[in-house]
Amino acid sequence: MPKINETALPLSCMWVAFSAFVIACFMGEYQVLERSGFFPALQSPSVYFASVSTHGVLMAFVLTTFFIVGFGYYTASTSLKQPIWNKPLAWAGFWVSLIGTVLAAIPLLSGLASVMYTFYPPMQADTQFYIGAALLIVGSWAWCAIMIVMMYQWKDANPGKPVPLPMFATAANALLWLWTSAGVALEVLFQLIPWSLGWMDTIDPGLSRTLFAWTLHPIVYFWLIPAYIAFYVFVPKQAGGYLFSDEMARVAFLLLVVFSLPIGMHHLYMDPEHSAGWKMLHGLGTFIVSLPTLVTGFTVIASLEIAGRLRGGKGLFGWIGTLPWTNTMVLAVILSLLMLIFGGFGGIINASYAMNAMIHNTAWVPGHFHLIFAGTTVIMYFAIAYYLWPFLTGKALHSKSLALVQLWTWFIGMVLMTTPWHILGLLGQPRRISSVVYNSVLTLTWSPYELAMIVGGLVLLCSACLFIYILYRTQFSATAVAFKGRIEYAEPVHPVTEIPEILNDFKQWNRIIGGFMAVAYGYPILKFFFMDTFGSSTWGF
Ligand code: HAS
Ligand code: CU
Repeated sequence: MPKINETALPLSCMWVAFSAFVIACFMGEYQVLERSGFFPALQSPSVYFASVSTHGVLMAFVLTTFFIVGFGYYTASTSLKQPIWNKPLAWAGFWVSLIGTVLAAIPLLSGLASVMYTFYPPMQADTQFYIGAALLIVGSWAWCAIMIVMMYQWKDANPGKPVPLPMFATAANALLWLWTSAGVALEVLFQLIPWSLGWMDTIDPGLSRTLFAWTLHPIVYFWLIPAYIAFYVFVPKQAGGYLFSDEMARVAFLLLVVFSLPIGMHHLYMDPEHSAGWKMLHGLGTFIVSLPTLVTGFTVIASLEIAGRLRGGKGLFGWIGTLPWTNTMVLAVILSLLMLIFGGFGGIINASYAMNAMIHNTAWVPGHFHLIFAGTTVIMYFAIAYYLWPFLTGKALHSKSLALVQLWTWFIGMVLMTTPWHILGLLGQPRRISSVVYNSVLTLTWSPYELAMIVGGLVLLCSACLFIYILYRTQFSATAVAFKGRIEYAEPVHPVTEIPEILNDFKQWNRIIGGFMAVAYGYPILKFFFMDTFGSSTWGF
């Protein structure tokens, strides 16, 4: 086992995350090439679906979980100025997740788990895949426990004081992940594993999709929260200013945690197993959960404006030009927010029932989530890595200008790839197809967009390789320059000395979430078991 210290855990987690990421980028480029149909030699549905499943699992579960865990350990120990609590437990969690990843990777790569990252039954994977996925999640629960314990230890030692914002947000994410992962854990344990072992002859796909939906929406905010943490706690300082409001940041994190949970049925609008009333309630909740993102957009742009004006920017938009665009964190946040405009707009289209009917299961959906996840979110993972690598490795960043090139190319590649993807969806291309087996005027109109996606994917692949190169050179190059420095968290404009307990603790919020979940999922799930007793009411519930 590696030497246990405050940087070994975050570094190990992040290397696992970014290794998974770069492998998945190669698969992504292969997928756009295969699916375009321009290269008959590449055509193979079985290889395509093995690849797309591995790509999805690596990006959505391995990159994210390991990155979030590693980043969390570092923010916790540095913002609270205390060592990570229970390091043996932390390392045990790391190894359980890593073993889970390897166990899942074997059937994925050998084509025995080509069920995609959502693994909806009745598609069935090898049991080892489900066990591996479950272990990946179980390992991450150790992190959740450690984050929550560390927050409460600090609160006990500092009664009445506000928990430092980076830790508050990290612990909020840990709480979110505990609630979120319960849905898929129930599905895997009680449905998928017994069914794949042959202990059950049948499975209820409606129930599986419901349990997965419980996880599927909040998981996207589990991925997003580290990006928002960077927005609030790193960006204002890096831009040369102050955080516009510490309290608004806490409100945003709490709203994300509470309202991301009871809304997952917006993934099931077109499914038959739920009645209209539940879909309407989950639809309303989806609009409410956009509010913390609007609050975040406002607070972060206000913080940037403060910085721009402190740097001499004048007039309505003059402050934008005076921002330090050559600071990696600042450039990343600008590009991230730009991608959020259209990525979020796409989300609102998805959330609107009638328009969802138009885009559901079309290429629009992967267009949406690549833009908002791989774009808005992952570009901030890069910026966080560039900022933390010198602290973690004790070496100065290999090259700031290469890092800026990497961020720009990621943005350009993402725009080149996701714009045609959205258009293809509107032109009727289904998502998750490996080839087009029929030829019509409609499918012929898809070709130029496929070509643009290939180019976009190639730019992204080069950018991903450059990212790994920069991290590798920083850490391992013989010519690396030693670095000494201390991580800097942004100060709010108005220093927070006292804070309402409701913005400093989760206990009350936990109860509210529990209540929401009991209504939003408890009743609809019970209906699966007692359909005859419940029946369906004229109110659409
Ligand atoms: Fe989504 C499907 C709705 C956000 C990820 N989403 C997905 C899937 C994924 C995903 C992975 O309602 C596919 C799942 C699958 O495989 O089936 N999504 C939303 C909504 C939001 C949203 C309402 N999604 C995300 C985020 C993700 C993510 C974040 C990952 C990180 N999504 C849906 C729905 C579906 C869906 C349906 C199901 C579709 C279907 O039918 O299958 C919201 O959170 C978005 C709120 C955001 C905004 C944008 C505000 C803009 C701002 C920027 C301002 C910047 C400026 C520029 C002005 C409303 C704040 C400043 C410039 C300077 C220079 C300073
Ligand atoms: Cu969702």
